Amino acid sequence: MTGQDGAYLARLLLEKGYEVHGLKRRSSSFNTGRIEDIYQDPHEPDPRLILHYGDMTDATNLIRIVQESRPHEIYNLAAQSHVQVSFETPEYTANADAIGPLRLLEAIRILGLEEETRFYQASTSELYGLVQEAPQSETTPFYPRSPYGVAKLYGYWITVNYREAYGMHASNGILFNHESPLRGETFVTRKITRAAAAIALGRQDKLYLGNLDAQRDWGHAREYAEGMWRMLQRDEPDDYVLATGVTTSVRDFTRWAFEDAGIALVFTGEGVDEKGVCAKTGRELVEVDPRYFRPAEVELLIGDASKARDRLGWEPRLGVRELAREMVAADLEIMRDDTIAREDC
Ligand code: NDP
Ligand code: GDR
Repeated sequence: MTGQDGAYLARLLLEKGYEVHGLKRRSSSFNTGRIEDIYQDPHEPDPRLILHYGDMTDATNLIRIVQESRPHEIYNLAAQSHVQVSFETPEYTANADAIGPLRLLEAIRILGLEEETRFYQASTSELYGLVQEAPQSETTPFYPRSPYGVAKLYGYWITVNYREAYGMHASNGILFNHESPLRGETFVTRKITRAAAAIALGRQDKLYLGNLDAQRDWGHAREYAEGMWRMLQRDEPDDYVLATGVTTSVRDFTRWAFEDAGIALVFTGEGVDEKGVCAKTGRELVEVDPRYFRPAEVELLIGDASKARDRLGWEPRLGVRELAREMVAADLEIMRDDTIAREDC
């Protein structure tokens, strides 16, 4: 529950009157920042948000939590979700992202909850990987390009398999990239919006990025959480793509984010020598650093969410341009508040 999507989904479910049980990992530092505003003191009578320590690599722990909470709906959002990091920690990524969903599905089965508990698996557009067709839909063949994508491929198919083998209400949301002010700081959109804000406020000199040509279909996480919930409200389980149908390059997103922070950016040069230069001062603000290139890249993602529109009535409202604006505004505010706090000290 402590991740970007967990925070939005928990909020949505609480608004709908659910009692919500969430998993958090033991951490030596505070890791519940994203759910601070919905946190409920366990000493309060009848809290509706209950957190459990847990880990997707620990089957007995998952079985116990499912047994204690007997959920009607399980949303498996937990994952080592960073594609580049998965090249460095492939075995752990497989354990958490592939065997993790299997452990949850088995927990449902072992406890005899197949009839009672619906299951959502956070599948991903990374399953498509190497471009076979565009836009990508539920019928596009998969060709993952990272240990993360391969682990998620197992998660996808084990969910389908448990649905077919045991009649479980288990669905995959094949979600394209979705972002928000709560996005993790090392994913490219948030890295860019934070840097644009910090550079505009004179707190950072330069932003280093990898592949500027990569194209992603970026939507807003709040709207995607609503789509996940809708999947589990259907009588029949199924698999659905959630996407905006619009794709944008990392370069264009960067240009927009800087514009929203008050800086006009011009890109010059090519390949690793490409630079983002301030149109007004000529200062180099963005540089390419090959350390952020991936051993195998997913070049183009653009989704076709017509099945979700037709069957779930789900449609994204917020475009990528507004998304960038919201994220930059939020990062400027965080950094300004932080400056005021420091000056107050
Ligand atoms: P985040 O990285 O923000 O959140 C992932 C969550 O999983 C965090 O709460 C994290 O805990 C937790 N987690 C990681 N490893 C474990 C583990 N071993 N045991 C228990 N919990 C663990 O990801 P998002 O919210 O962006 O994504 C949610 C899910 O959707 C992920 O499965 C991701 O792969 C998938 N997805 C995301 C998309 C996107 O664009 N955001 C698109 C498609 C799929 P902690 O906070 O302690 O790190
Ligand atoms: P992605 O997201 O790999 O699509 O996975 P990310 O934001 O990390 O990368 C998007 C694209 O930007 C390029 N890129 C950079 N990426 C990062 N992180 N840092 C950089 O400096 C940088 N420069 C260029 C990348 O090469 C890539 O092409 C996200 C995650 O949320 C997954 O969990 C999810 O499954 C998919 O989206 C859909």
